[in-house]
Amino acid sequence: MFSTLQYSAATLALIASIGLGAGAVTAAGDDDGHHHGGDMRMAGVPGHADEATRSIEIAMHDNYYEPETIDAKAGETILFVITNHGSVVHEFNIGTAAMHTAHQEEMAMMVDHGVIEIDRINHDMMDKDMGGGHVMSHDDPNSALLAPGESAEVIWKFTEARPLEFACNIPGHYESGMMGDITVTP
Ligand SMILES: [Cu+2]
Repeated sequence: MFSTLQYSAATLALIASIGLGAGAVTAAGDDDGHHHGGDMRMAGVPGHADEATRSIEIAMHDNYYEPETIDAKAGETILFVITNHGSVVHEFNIGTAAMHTAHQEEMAMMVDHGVIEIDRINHDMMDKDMGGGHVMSHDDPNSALLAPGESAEVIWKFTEARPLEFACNIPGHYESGMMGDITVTP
């Protein structure tokens, strides 16, 4: 967890990257590679439903997933059907370890600003201007953020054989074991 002091110091740096929604993803020629601690394409690309070769059900609990690991092949598109069976908000996010580390800071800010509460997501706050045109949204195609009882689908195409992780980046959850390895074979 962040102490108040560390958190204040980190806020200025983070506010620049918190607009992780539409602006960051659609920016033409976006090559700064700083969003999510790296280019999202390190983990693959958004998939299309008609290309999905199989589906995997992901159950979220407090604080772990079923299944605990995922195997994929490079070039494969998988439909993930995710359901939150837990009593608090959880995330399913596909990324590199570095992407998760960076996203944990963004999620801490969302919790700090009340966008994410313990058992509910304030979607109406996500589009609000937090100052300077920065918006806290959570609509990236590699992730789903779910309140208790909610379900969602993520369709993701794995492009390269590299170690990935699926993780919940709500403060404290990754550390307590809410993550799993994704093995992508050639
Ligand atoms: Cu969680």
